[in-house]
Amino acid sequence: MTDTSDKAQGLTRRGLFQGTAGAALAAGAIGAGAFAGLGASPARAAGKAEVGPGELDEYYGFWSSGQSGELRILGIPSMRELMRVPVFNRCSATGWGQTNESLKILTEGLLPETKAYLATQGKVTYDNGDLHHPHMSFTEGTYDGRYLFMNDKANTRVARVRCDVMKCDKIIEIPNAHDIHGMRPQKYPRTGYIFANSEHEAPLVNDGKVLDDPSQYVNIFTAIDGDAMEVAWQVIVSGNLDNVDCDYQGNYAFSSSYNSEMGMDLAGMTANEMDHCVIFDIKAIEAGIAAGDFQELNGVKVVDGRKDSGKPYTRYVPIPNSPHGVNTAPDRKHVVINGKLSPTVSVIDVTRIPPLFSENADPRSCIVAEPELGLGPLHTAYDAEGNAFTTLFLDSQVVKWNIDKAIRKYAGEDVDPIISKVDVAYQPGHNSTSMGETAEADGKWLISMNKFSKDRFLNVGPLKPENEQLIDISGDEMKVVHDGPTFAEPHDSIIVHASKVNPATVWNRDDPMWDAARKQAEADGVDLDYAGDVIRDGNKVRVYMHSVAPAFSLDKFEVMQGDEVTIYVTNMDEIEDLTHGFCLSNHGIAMEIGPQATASVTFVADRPGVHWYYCQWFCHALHMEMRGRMLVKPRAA
Ligand code: K7E
Ligand code: CUA
Repeated sequence: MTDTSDKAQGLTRRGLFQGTAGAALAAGAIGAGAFAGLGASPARAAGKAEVGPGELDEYYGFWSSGQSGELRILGIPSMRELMRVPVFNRCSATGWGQTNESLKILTEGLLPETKAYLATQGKVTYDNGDLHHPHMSFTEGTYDGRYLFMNDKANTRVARVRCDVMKCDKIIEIPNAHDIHGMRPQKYPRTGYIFANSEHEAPLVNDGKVLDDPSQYVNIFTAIDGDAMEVAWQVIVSGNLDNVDCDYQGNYAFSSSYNSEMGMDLAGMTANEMDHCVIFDIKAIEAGIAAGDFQELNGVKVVDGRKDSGKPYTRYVPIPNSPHGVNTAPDRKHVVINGKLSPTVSVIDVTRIPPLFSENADPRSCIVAEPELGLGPLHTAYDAEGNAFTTLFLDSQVVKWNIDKAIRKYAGEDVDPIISKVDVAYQPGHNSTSMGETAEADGKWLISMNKFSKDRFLNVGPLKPENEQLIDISGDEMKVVHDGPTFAEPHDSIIVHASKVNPATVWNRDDPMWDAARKQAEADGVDLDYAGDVIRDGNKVRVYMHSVAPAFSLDKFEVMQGDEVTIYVTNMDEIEDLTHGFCLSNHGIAMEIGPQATASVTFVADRPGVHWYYCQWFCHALHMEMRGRMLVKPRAA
């Protein structure tokens, strides 16, 4: 988020707000007061927010964790945290970032120049990430339970998590782009493409020779093939790119741009009252590439979609002011661009887009409403009945408004689209509703993801948790029913009905995750399932063992000081929830091995002596006894 304090904004935004704040505040007062007596609509009930001991939630919540770099899974409505899935971060518990299986995923998608840079730092991959936007794959406009995709703003990557095991299986770095922010899967006919925005502009040839010549700066929109996890194509755009969403017809993607000015400092970035939303014509871009109208940059086909390019790939719709969130409504027709520094949101009607491309119609002719909602609109979510819920960062509120009424008001009718407002604590960024980013929105729950918790919880020192509030949206009045503190920093979440997701309870022994281990074992003549072998190969030693609670198949093995040792552990237990661990003490080595999984880790044995390894995942009454010894014999003097 941009700093939206008055001091940071300078005069331009203050001027804008002074003109509009009064009207917005008045609208807020009406929203809070006029509907107070109406009570909740009796038609729908969200149900109880409390989920008793042993009861299951109705929804999965898939949560980003911002600068923590992981994906989190919550139960909704209980807000219970169910799991953490390491992605861009390192994980002490599971060994993510240390096991050979995770290192393959963390390194294979890096660009050559990144690998070279990391090598100068003594690293093979990044240790951090900034995961903002988790979204599930779609088929025909709704979640299909195959994959979750997510971006890393910190290191320009996009990752995929397999929903069958809830583990990351692919991470790619995006060439030519800088700092991937907005990211959404194609909704129709299926995912398909993952659309990814590069947020920060950079010189197209970024070789250190250009700093202060904005005319040489560009920004890049990327479409990734979500099945292959490879970049499909890219588009050069004017201005920067913030958030993105796409339509339900498979024709267009929409990116907000808060820095149409291409400013390089705060004053420059907020100079204009109008920025824009870039509309990408997917089929025109595919046709352009097929016709050879592209340049190849770092192995990627890149088309020119800049504002003055004269090409049929993009259109730029002026939007007030530094717009942020982009959210397509479940009515399959409307796309809301959230104004951030403008108290308005702009509503695009996707059926009015074709003339923008075919007849060069006025880009603003696709706008069918621009309701004034309050201060700092950032993101919008939806129910099933044509209503929208927009977070107001500066007002610390969520506003419920009706899309149809907003359209009628824009057309001149005297009607107030605002239905109600609710105070949240404090400063909301994203919000999400149950199934709300699909055609199956059900209007039961809304999560307001608030950047500050301030006084809502016991004081834990200067660093506070964020606060995510669960709101019952089944009636006209929104009801905050739960405060959920969370650690840094869930930007975004999706709420997916449990029927859409069906993970395995044990691994399939044939899973591709440990293909490399399987191949190496075959080459060594070892059966992973019954392993208890030490294979010496020059100064490389491969130790294969399996585990069945409460024992490893090897209770000791010997290596020489200086050997490069790889330890493979296969968990042969078939029982649900019987995970073992392998921790080699005083070597900084630990990993998780799920039921029927194989995991491996490689290190140089350079500490002579006896070292215990133990199971670090409580698995059995004799879990403490589940241990063995590695003897490192000293190098001959
Ligand atoms: Cu924080 Cu989606 Cu990165 Cu808005 S973004 S708040
Ligand atoms: Cu195996 Cu604890």
